[in-house]
Amino acid sequence: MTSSKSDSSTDRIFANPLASIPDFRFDESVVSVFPDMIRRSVPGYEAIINMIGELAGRYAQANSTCYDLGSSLGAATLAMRHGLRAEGCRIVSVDNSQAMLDRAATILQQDGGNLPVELRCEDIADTPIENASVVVLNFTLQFVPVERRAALIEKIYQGLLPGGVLILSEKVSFSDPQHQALMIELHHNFKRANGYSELEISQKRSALEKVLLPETLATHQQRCKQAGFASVDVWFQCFNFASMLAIK
Ligand code: GEK
Repeated sequence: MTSSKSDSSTDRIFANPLASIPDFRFDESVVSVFPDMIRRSVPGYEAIINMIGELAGRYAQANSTCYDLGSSLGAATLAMRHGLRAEGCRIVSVDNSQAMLDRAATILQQDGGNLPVELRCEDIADTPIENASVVVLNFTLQFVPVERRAALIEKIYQGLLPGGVLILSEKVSFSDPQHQALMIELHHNFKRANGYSELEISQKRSALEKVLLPETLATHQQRCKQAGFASVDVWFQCFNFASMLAIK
Protein backbone atom coordinates (compact mmCIF):
# COMPACT_ATOMS: atom_id res chain seq x y z
CA MET A 1 0.00 0.00 0.00
CA THR A 2 2.75 2.48 -0.96
CA SER A 3 1.60 6.06 -1.39
CA SER A 4 2.75 7.11 -4.88
CA LYS A 5 1.31 10.63 -4.93
CA SER A 6 2.99 13.48 -3.08
CA ASP A 7 1.13 16.77 -2.75
CA SER A 8 0.15 19.20 0.02
CA SER A 9 -2.07 16.54 1.61
CA THR A 10 0.83 14.05 1.88
CA ASP A 11 2.47 13.72 5.31
CA ARG A 12 6.10 14.86 4.95
CA ILE A 13 6.35 16.50 8.40
CA PHE A 14 9.34 14.43 9.48
CA ALA A 15 10.86 13.88 6.00
CA ASN A 16 13.80 16.26 6.50
CA PRO A 17 16.35 16.06 9.35
CA LEU A 18 15.38 18.29 12.29
CA ALA A 19 18.05 19.86 14.53
CA SER A 20 15.86 19.21 17.54
CA ILE A 21 12.56 17.36 17.63
CA PRO A 22 9.79 19.13 19.55
CA ASP A 23 6.95 17.18 21.20
CA PHE A 24 4.21 16.33 18.70
CA ARG A 25 1.32 18.84 18.50
CA PHE A 26 -1.95 18.78 16.57
CA ASP A 27 -1.36 22.14 14.89
CA GLU A 28 -2.12 23.53 11.40
CA SER A 29 0.77 21.66 9.77
CA VAL A 30 -0.72 18.38 11.00
CA VAL A 31 -4.32 19.24 10.06
CA SER A 32 -3.60 19.50 6.33
CA VAL A 33 -1.95 16.07 6.17
CA PHE A 34 -3.90 14.32 8.95
CA PRO A 35 -6.01 11.90 6.86
CA ASP A 36 -2.88 10.73 4.99
CA MET A 37 -0.86 10.53 8.23
CA ILE A 38 -3.32 8.46 10.20
CA ARG A 39 -4.13 6.10 7.31
CA ARG A 40 -0.43 5.37 6.69
CA SER A 41 0.44 5.13 10.41
CA VAL A 42 -2.42 3.25 12.09
CA PRO A 43 -3.05 -0.26 10.78
CA GLY A 44 -6.77 -0.87 10.41
CA TYR A 45 -7.77 2.79 10.86
CA GLU A 46 -10.28 2.78 8.00
CA ALA A 47 -11.81 -0.52 9.14
CA ILE A 48 -12.16 0.83 12.69
CA ILE A 49 -13.84 4.02 11.46
CA ASN A 50 -16.33 2.02 9.37
CA MET A 51 -17.05 -0.27 12.31
CA ILE A 52 -17.65 2.72 14.63
CA GLY A 53 -20.56 3.62 12.32
CA GLU A 54 -21.83 0.05 12.52
CA LEU A 55 -21.46 -0.17 16.33
CA ALA A 56 -23.08 3.24 16.82
CA GLY A 57 -26.01 2.06 14.69
CA ARG A 58 -26.39 -0.96 16.92
CA TYR A 59 -25.97 0.67 20.35
CA ALA A 60 -27.28 4.25 19.98
CA GLN A 61 -30.52 4.76 21.89
CA ALA A 62 -33.37 7.04 20.87
CA ASN A 63 -33.11 10.66 22.09
CA SER A 64 -29.59 10.17 23.47
CA THR A 65 -26.23 11.80 22.78
CA CYS A 66 -23.25 10.16 21.05
CA TYR A 67 -19.82 11.59 21.87
CA ASP A 68 -16.65 11.63 19.76
CA LEU A 69 -13.88 12.61 22.18
CA GLY A 70 -10.65 13.73 20.46
CA SER A 71 -12.55 13.99 17.19
CA SER A 72 -9.76 15.48 15.00
CA LEU A 73 -11.30 15.98 11.53
CA GLY A 74 -14.47 14.12 12.50
CA ALA A 75 -13.96 10.77 10.77
CA ALA A 76 -15.68 8.85 13.59
CA THR A 77 -18.31 11.61 13.89
CA LEU A 78 -19.17 11.18 10.20
CA ALA A 79 -19.27 7.39 10.53
CA MET A 80 -21.70 7.75 13.45
CA ARG A 81 -23.75 10.40 11.67
CA HIS A 82 -24.36 8.00 8.80
CA GLY A 83 -24.62 4.85 10.91
CA LEU A 84 -27.15 5.98 13.53
CA ARG A 85 -30.64 4.59 13.15
CA ALA A 86 -32.26 5.55 16.47
CA GLU A 87 -34.59 8.57 16.48
CA GLY A 88 -33.70 11.93 17.97
CA CYS A 89 -29.94 11.42 18.47
CA ARG A 90 -27.36 14.17 18.48
CA ILE A 91 -23.57 14.03 18.32
CA VAL A 92 -21.10 16.02 20.41
CA SER A 93 -17.55 16.09 19.00
CA VAL A 94 -14.74 17.45 21.15
CA ASP A 95 -11.11 18.34 20.43
CA ASN A 96 -8.71 20.74 22.10
CA SER A 97 -7.05 21.67 18.79
CA GLN A 98 -8.87 24.66 17.26
CA ALA A 99 -7.07 23.99 13.96
CA MET A 100 -8.58 20.48 13.85
CA LEU A 101 -12.07 21.72 14.69
CA ASP A 102 -12.00 24.52 12.08
CA ARG A 103 -11.28 21.97 9.37
CA ALA A 104 -13.79 19.49 10.85
CA ALA A 105 -16.51 22.19 10.69
CA THR A 106 -15.94 22.60 6.93
CA ILE A 107 -15.93 18.82 6.36
CA LEU A 108 -19.17 18.40 8.33
CA GLN A 109 -20.81 21.25 6.44
CA GLN A 110 -19.91 19.64 3.11
CA ASP A 111 -21.25 16.29 4.30
CA GLY A 112 -24.83 15.56 3.31
CA GLY A 113 -25.91 14.23 6.73
CA ASN A 114 -28.57 16.13 8.65
CA LEU A 115 -28.05 14.75 12.16
CA PRO A 116 -27.04 17.65 14.45
CA VAL A 117 -23.36 17.78 15.45
CA GLU A 118 -22.06 20.11 18.16
CA LEU A 119 -18.33 20.85 17.89
CA ARG A 120 -16.63 21.82 21.15
CA CYS A 121 -13.08 23.09 21.52
CA GLU A 122 -12.06 22.00 24.99
CA ASP A 123 -10.10 19.44 26.98
CA ILE A 124 -12.18 16.26 27.09
CA ALA A 125 -11.58 16.29 30.87
CA ASP A 126 -13.94 19.31 30.97
CA THR A 127 -16.70 17.88 28.75
CA PRO A 128 -19.89 16.99 30.62
CA ILE A 129 -21.02 13.51 29.53
CA GLU A 130 -24.80 13.25 29.87
CA ASN A 131 -27.56 11.03 28.52
CA ALA A 132 -24.97 9.18 26.43
CA SER A 133 -25.51 5.90 24.61
CA VAL A 134 -22.25 5.78 22.59
CA VAL A 135 -18.92 7.35 23.54
CA VAL A 136 -15.94 7.08 21.18
CA LEU A 137 -12.32 7.50 22.25
CA ASN A 138 -10.64 6.63 18.96
CA PHE A 139 -6.87 6.90 19.61
CA THR A 140 -7.33 9.80 22.05
CA LEU A 141 -6.92 8.37 25.58
CA GLN A 142 -3.28 7.60 24.68
CA PHE A 143 -2.61 11.38 24.69
CA VAL A 144 -4.23 11.98 28.10
CA PRO A 145 -1.73 11.96 31.01
CA VAL A 146 -1.84 8.48 32.59
CA GLU A 147 -2.83 9.80 36.03
CA ARG A 148 -5.96 11.46 34.55
CA ARG A 149 -7.25 8.46 32.63
CA ALA A 150 -9.21 6.74 35.42
CA ALA A 151 -11.21 9.90 36.22
CA LEU A 152 -12.09 10.31 32.53
CA ILE A 153 -13.24 6.70 32.14
CA GLU A 154 -15.29 6.99 35.37
CA LYS A 155 -16.94 10.19 34.11
CA ILE A 156 -17.82 8.46 30.82
CA TYR A 157 -19.26 5.48 32.68
CA GLN A 158 -21.38 7.76 34.89
CA GLY A 159 -22.71 9.66 31.85
CA LEU A 160 -23.69 6.52 29.92
CA LEU A 161 -27.24 5.16 29.96
CA PRO A 162 -27.68 1.50 30.94
CA GLY A 163 -26.67 -0.59 27.91
CA GLY A 164 -24.55 2.29 26.58
CA VAL A 165 -21.08 1.66 25.18
CA LEU A 166 -17.58 3.07 25.12
CA ILE A 167 -15.54 2.33 21.98
CA LEU A 168 -11.92 2.65 23.06
CA SER A 169 -9.18 2.40 20.41
CA GLU A 170 -5.55 2.68 21.49
CA LYS A 171 -1.97 2.02 20.55
CA VAL A 172 -1.09 -0.62 23.14
CA SER A 173 2.05 -2.06 24.70
CA PHE A 174 2.84 -5.64 25.76
CA SER A 175 4.38 -6.84 28.99
CA ASP A 176 6.48 -9.52 27.24
CA PRO A 177 9.55 -7.66 25.84
CA GLN A 178 9.98 -10.07 22.91
CA HIS A 179 6.39 -9.70 21.81
CA GLN A 180 6.61 -5.92 22.31
CA ALA A 181 9.68 -5.79 20.05
CA LEU A 182 7.98 -7.93 17.40
CA MET A 183 4.85 -5.77 17.34
CA ILE A 184 6.92 -2.58 17.01
CA GLU A 185 8.94 -4.11 14.18
CA LEU A 186 5.79 -5.22 12.33
CA HIS A 187 4.27 -1.75 12.80
CA HIS A 188 7.42 -0.10 11.45
CA ASN A 189 7.33 -2.45 8.46
CA PHE A 190 3.73 -1.34 7.88
CA LYS A 191 4.90 2.30 7.87
CA ARG A 192 7.82 1.49 5.51
CA ALA A 193 5.40 -0.27 3.16
CA ASN A 194 3.31 2.91 3.21
CA GLY A 195 6.26 4.99 2.03
CA TYR A 196 7.71 6.38 5.28
CA SER A 197 11.53 6.54 5.39
CA GLU A 198 13.70 5.41 8.31
CA LEU A 199 14.26 9.08 9.17
CA GLU A 200 10.52 9.83 9.21
CA ILE A 201 9.81 6.79 11.39
CA SER A 202 12.52 7.61 13.92
CA GLN A 203 11.86 11.38 14.12
CA LYS A 204 8.09 10.79 14.54
CA ARG A 205 8.85 8.24 17.25
CA SER A 206 10.93 10.81 19.16
CA ALA A 207 8.22 13.48 18.76
CA LEU A 208 5.60 11.14 20.22
CA GLU A 209 7.76 9.66 22.97
CA LYS A 210 6.53 11.93 25.77
CA VAL A 211 3.00 12.65 24.50
CA LEU A 212 1.65 9.27 23.34
CA LEU A 213 1.81 6.86 26.27
CA PRO A 214 0.57 3.35 25.42
CA GLU A 215 -0.60 0.93 28.10
CA THR A 216 -1.35 -2.79 27.99
CA LEU A 217 -4.75 -4.15 27.03
CA ALA A 218 -5.01 -5.57 30.57
CA THR A 219 -4.52 -2.09 32.08
CA HIS A 220 -7.28 -0.63 29.88
CA GLN A 221 -9.62 -3.50 30.65
CA GLN A 222 -8.97 -3.27 34.42
CA ARG A 223 -9.55 0.49 34.41
CA CYS A 224 -12.88 0.12 32.58
CA LYS A 225 -13.96 -2.73 34.85
CA GLN A 226 -12.98 -0.67 37.88
CA ALA A 227 -15.19 2.17 36.62
CA GLY A 228 -18.12 -0.27 36.51
CA PHE A 229 -18.35 -1.52 32.90
CA ALA A 230 -19.98 -4.97 32.78
CA SER A 231 -17.77 -6.16 29.91
CA VAL A 232 -14.69 -4.88 28.08
CA ASP A 233 -13.73 -6.91 25.02
CA VAL A 234 -11.26 -6.43 22.19
CA TRP A 235 -13.09 -6.46 18.83
CA PHE A 236 -10.15 -5.35 16.64
CA GLN A 237 -6.40 -5.75 16.85
CA CYS A 238 -3.57 -5.40 14.37
CA PHE A 239 -0.06 -5.47 15.88
CA ASN A 240 0.03 -2.84 18.67
CA PHE A 241 -3.24 -1.14 17.69
CA ALA A 242 -6.46 -2.34 19.26
CA SER A 243 -10.06 -1.33 19.77
CA MET A 244 -12.22 -2.37 22.70
CA LEU A 245 -15.96 -2.33 23.28
CA ALA A 246 -16.94 -1.61 26.89
CA ILE A 247 -20.63 -2.14 27.71
CA LYS A 248 -22.38 -0.60 30.72
C1 GEK B 1 -10.18 9.92 14.46
N1 GEK B 1 -10.43 10.27 16.86
O1 GEK B 1 -9.82 10.30 13.34
N2 GEK B 1 -8.83 16.95 24.94
C2 GEK B 1 -9.35 17.07 23.69
N3 GEK B 1 -8.74 16.59 22.57
C3 GEK B 1 -7.57 15.97 22.74
C4 GEK B 1 -6.96 15.82 24.00
C5 GEK B 1 -7.65 16.33 25.13
N4 GEK B 1 -7.15 16.22 26.37
N5 GEK B 1 -5.78 15.16 23.85
C6 GEK B 1 -5.65 14.92 22.52
N6 GEK B 1 -6.73 15.42 21.84
C7 GEK B 1 -9.70 10.69 15.66
C8 GEK B 1 -8.21 10.54 15.80
S1 GEK B 1 -6.04 11.76 17.00
C9 GEK B 1 -5.07 10.34 17.11
C10 GEK B 1 -7.69 11.08 17.10
C11 GEK B 1 -3.74 10.42 16.48
C12 GEK B 1 -7.00 15.32 20.40
C13 GEK B 1 -5.91 15.83 19.49
O2 GEK B 1 -5.99 17.23 19.28
C14 GEK B 1 -6.15 15.03 18.22
O3 GEK B 1 -6.98 15.70 17.32
C15 GEK B 1 -6.82 13.75 18.73
O4 GEK B 1 -7.12 13.94 20.10
C16 GEK B 1 -5.96 12.49 18.61
O5 GEK B 1 -10.90 8.93 14.66
O6 GEK B 1 -3.40 11.39 15.79
O7 GEK B 1 -2.93 9.38 16.69
